[in-house]
Amino acid sequence: MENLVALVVILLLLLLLGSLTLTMGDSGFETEVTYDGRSLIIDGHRRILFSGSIHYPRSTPQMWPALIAKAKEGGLEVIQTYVFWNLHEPQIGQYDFSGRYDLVRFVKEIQAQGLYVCLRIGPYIESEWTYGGFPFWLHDIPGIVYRTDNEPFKMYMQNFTTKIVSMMQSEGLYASQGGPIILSQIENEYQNVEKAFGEDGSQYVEWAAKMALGLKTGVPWVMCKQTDAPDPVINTCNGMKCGETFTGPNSPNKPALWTENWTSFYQVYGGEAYIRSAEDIAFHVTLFIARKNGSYVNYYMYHGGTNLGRTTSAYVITSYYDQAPLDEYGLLRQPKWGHLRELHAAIKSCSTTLLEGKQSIFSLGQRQEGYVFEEEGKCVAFLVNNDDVNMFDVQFRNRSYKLPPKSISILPYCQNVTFNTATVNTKSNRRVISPIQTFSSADKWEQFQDVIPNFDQISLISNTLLEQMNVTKHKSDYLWYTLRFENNFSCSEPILNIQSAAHVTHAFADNTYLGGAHGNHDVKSFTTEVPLTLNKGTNNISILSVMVGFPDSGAFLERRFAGLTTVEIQCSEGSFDLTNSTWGYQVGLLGEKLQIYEPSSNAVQWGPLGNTSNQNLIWFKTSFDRAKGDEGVALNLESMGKGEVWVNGQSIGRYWISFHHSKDQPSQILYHVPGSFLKDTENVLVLFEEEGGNPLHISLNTVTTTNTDD
Ligand SMILES: *[C@@H]1O[C@H](CO)[C@@H](O)[C@H](O)[C@H]1NC(C)=O
Ligand SMILES: *[C@@H]1O[C@H](CO)[C@@H](O)[C@H](O)[C@H]1NC(C)=O
Ligand SMILES: *[C@@H]1O[C@H](CO)[C@@H](O)[C@H](O)[C@H]1NC(C)=O
Ligand SMILES: *[C@@H]1O[C@H](CO)[C@@H](O)[C@H](O)[C@H]1NC(C)=O
Ligand SMILES: *[C@@H]1O[C@H](CO)[C@@H](O)[C@H](O)[C@H]1NC(C)=O
Ligand SMILES: *[C@@H]1O[C@H](CO)[C@@H](O)[C@H](O)[C@H]1NC(C)=O
Ligand SMILES: *[C@@H]1O[C@H](CO)[C@@H](O)[C@H](O)[C@H]1NC(C)=O
Ligand SMILES: *[C@@H]1O[C@H](CO)[C@@H](O)[C@H](O)[C@H]1NC(C)=O
Ligand SMILES: *[C@@H]1O[C@H](CO)[C@@H](O)[C@H](O)[C@H]1NC(C)=O
Ligand SMILES: CC(=O)N[C@H]1CO[C@H](CO)[C@@H](O)[C@@H]1O
Repeated sequence: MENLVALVVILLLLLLLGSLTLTMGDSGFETEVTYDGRSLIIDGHRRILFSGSIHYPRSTPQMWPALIAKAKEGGLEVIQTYVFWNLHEPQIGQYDFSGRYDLVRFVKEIQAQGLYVCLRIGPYIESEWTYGGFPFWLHDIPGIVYRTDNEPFKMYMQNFTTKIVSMMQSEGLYASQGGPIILSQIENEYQNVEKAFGEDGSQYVEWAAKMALGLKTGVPWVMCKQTDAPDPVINTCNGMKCGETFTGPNSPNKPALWTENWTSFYQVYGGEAYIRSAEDIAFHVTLFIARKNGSYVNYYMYHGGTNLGRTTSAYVITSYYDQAPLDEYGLLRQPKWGHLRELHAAIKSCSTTLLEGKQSIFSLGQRQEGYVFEEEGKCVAFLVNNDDVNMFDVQFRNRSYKLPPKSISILPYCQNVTFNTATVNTKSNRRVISPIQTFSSADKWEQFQDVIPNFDQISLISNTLLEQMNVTKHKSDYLWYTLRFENNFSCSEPILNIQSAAHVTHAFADNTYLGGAHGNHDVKSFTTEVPLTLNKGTNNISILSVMVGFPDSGAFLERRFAGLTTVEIQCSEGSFDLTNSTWGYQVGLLGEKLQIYEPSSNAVQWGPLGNTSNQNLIWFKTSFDRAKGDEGVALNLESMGKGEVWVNGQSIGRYWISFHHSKDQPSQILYHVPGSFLKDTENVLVLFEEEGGNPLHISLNTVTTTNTDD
């Protein structure tokens, strides 16, 4: 309570300061944001708020206005986003807030449409984002241990957090200044790793809360999945079923807020789409409001978007939460969007009674229960059927109601059902993919074979296998391990055996491809075993180790190991361990170094398209004119293997078609090209292909939706 008083005092001071220095936001009116045990209180009013995550770098500034408008129309009042440290501070002290990274523009766009913002600064964010959002230079700060009571880490975390808060303040973007930001988050799901740090972990939580409060944003802070969040920071729930799992606010003065209600789940290469039904989401949102007195629900994600470039964490596909109410392309996903919109309207029609009323709970059957909120003759009821299979008739206030299986009926006046979570009135739609451009004529393509480096051409040498992330510094997915091997003994039926803790291995000897293998999201290390032919004398062995994103979670991220761990030549006579031989290293591919994906590049001689089967490490290039009037266009890359793709010099991400899931299908074949990446004519398409895919069957498609009964 004392802290709350302090907060109010700080707030008042800020308001005073705000009006003195004229740093008020566009509206010119300061908004007071506080909270009590029931909800956030905005300008003196308790509020039930529906919120949705839209991450600004996962779409483009050209897409933001329409995405936000569709979120508003879907009944949301708040847009939630993380802040992406590694985009904003790629080198220490060098900041980038341009283009897709323009956080201020994003927040102002939300403000312009009259919505609020929940700003999750972290700055550790996880978010299936490479390295959990940390810039890799943090790794090389002497003595650093991330996310614990460690001076160097705390210094850089405070530095970046301060940078973001000051930036928002100087633009007048906090509600306390008349801006749209009503909540900020510090750290992220820290409780998942806290134990690993012992006493230092709890001290760090205290420090992080104090540090955040010291920035005097004038609006409340939250910590998600942190049951012991220090006062006045609010502990919030993340998960799919917070109506069942949330243990509640850690103080009677704090409201029940749900910062991540997963509308689906992220997908990895080798994995299948996770479909969460509109009915299931609606059930759990309503249960959270009815049973847990929930007053803030955020959909994670409301629009997932696209992991452009090399921004994903390990193995994650580029299409992010495509199953969200707004799909990857920003199109309404029905009936999800419409069903949730009706739910929001039903709740809002009775939110005053919910917020001011007294909750009572009663049993309606073995697996059925009722929640009633009453106040001065007004009344709202939720009738819950937890039975997954059976419809149930309940009696409530002398009337009978049929409750469909696993559903909740909302009765805004305790009489008539205005919404049932399992009764979907919205029509379904389905996605329509229409080819507008094919690339089937070979003479429109050019190719360039990347160079397999040999030991002699290498400058970085080490007498052991080096950790991959520490060598590449995230500048490339690719690290070459090369070796010169003197064959002066007898070895029959030689086999090259490679253990790797990275993601993909391709092995070459004397410029010939021997074979490769890959791991997966859940098993961190794998073996590549390929036969090889040994020359008498010198053999050049070159192994390309590939990462598909850096890890994003867990304690001691700074100590993670990736790359090759042992290399052996196994013969019938015995085996030769090459692990501690003299290895030469090359970071990245030649084509990357020369940036041959840039449209203006003339760094290499491109040749005609050759026989593409059985060829590895090939760059392909072509150009095309833009099809008219299309925002959502997608490349169908089904005929390709694995690699990365650029349009007009901008990477739209890594593709990986050859990695099939358990039903023997690729995890993702369509790759989003944002409309703003395209020009009217002469768009340059470049692909780097590791495995010998065939570019002649690529197509460019529009993505639209149609009602399922059309
Ligand atoms: C952050 O660190 C940089 C140096 O790396 C320094 O110039 C800057 O003033 C610091 N910012 C804050 C807010 O501490
Ligand atoms: C909800 O609020 C009521 C007061 O209206 C309180 O009695 C009850 O314990 C709260 N329920 C939860 C789960 O916090
Ligand atoms: C329900 O009916 C009983 C008698 O059948 C009556 O006493 C009671 O007041 C009624 N309750 C309501 C809420 O109408
Ligand atoms: C409930 O529905 C009945 C019948 O449609 C109607 O007469 C009544 O006014 C409704 N009650 C409320 C509170 O809307
Ligand atoms: C990372 O590489 C540097 C040399 O660039 C080396 O000094 C350091 O020990 C390496 N750190 C780890 C953790 O491997
Ligand atoms: C084979 O070559 C290695 C150097 O690569 C040398 O150390 C070793 O003594 C040689 N063995 C024989 C039997 O010549
Ligand atoms: C191995 O690489 C060196 C340096 O590039 C080259 O001179 C030599 O011919 C290669 N050996 C074989 C067998 O390809
Ligand atoms: C390689 O060297 C490291 C020490 O640098 C040692 O721990 C390891 O056992 C060696 N591996 C082999 C296979 O000799
Ligand atoms: C390409 O090469 C493969 C084997 O290397 C061969 O079977 C195929 O006929 C060749 N195709 C063309 C078009 O040359
Ligand atoms: C807190 C919570 O509800 N977590 C659940 C979120 O959903 C995943 C996947 O269904 C579950 O494994 C978690 O228990």
